[in-house]
Amino acid sequence: MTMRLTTNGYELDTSPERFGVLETADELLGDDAALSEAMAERGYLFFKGLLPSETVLAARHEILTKYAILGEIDDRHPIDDAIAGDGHAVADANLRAFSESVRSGYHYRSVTDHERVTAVHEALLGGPVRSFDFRWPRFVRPGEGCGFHCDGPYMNRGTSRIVSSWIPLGGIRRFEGSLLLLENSHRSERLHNGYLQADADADGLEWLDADPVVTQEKYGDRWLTTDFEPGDVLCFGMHTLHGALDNLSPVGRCRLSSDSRYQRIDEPADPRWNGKRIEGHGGSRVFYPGLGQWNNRDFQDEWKDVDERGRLELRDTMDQR
Ligand SMILES: O=C(O)CCC(=O)C(=O)O
Repeated sequence: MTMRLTTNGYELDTSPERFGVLETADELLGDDAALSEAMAERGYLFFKGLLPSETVLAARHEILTKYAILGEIDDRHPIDDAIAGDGHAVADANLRAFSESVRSGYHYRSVTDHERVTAVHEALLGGPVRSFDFRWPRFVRPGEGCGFHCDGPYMNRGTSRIVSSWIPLGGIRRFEGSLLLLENSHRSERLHNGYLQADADADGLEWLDADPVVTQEKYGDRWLTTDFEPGDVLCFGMHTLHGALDNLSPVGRCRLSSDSRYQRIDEPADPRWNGKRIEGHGGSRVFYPGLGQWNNRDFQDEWKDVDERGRLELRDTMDQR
């Protein structure tokens, strides 16, 4: 059975003029110049099985076990199935400590800083690289997704030479919330002349238009995605417009993935995401995506206010509209 695909609640038009599958770049591995050329040409590089699947699945288990402590995963099912729970312990938990514990997990770090991931970024950036000190492990419940944006305005206070890597932590079928990116959007003059010059915090950016057809017509060509397997890695630049398919899992499976950023060690780092004391988007907040929809106004789709003990202070979705 073909499952319907939606993004931001809009059904995706999957006719061949508007939709396609990510092209793989595995055959370019080992040829640094060819990798850089393909990145400049496509705006992304997709690798099948770059990472050992057991490394990725160990990270999956590590993170889902922590979500099960909050009740976000229902462990009456096997934990690695990631079936959504009722989240009964979220309200009382210290989410600051929780989020730090997810990000600093040994198995999770073994994925984001794996030598094969580092080698690809070194090839693309032409020298020794480091990952940003902050990492974005993403737990996406059924019904949730991610709005359209480019990473540049969120990451550009140090250098602009940055590559993002989106890594599925487990298999992710399209209808379970795969990443969606817009072909040729990295060449969009419209983006370059406006949006890409912004600073997300200083300029109070929200997600771009939610309608995939409007977004496509303004900024690029076909929407691209695929069914991901553990071990796959999708790299893209700061100018590539992307978002996600909504998680429409018919069995209530949560989507688990990671996004991390890489830059050369000899270039200045964005202080929002690097250093001893990371403040992200400021205020007393933690990276805890989902739980409502605010069009990312004041970053609330991804960043949640917490009190002095790290407890969630959820803003009312309706008040924000
Ligand atoms: O995984 C998602 O839903 C969005 C990821 C993303 O925006 C990114 O990798 O920059």
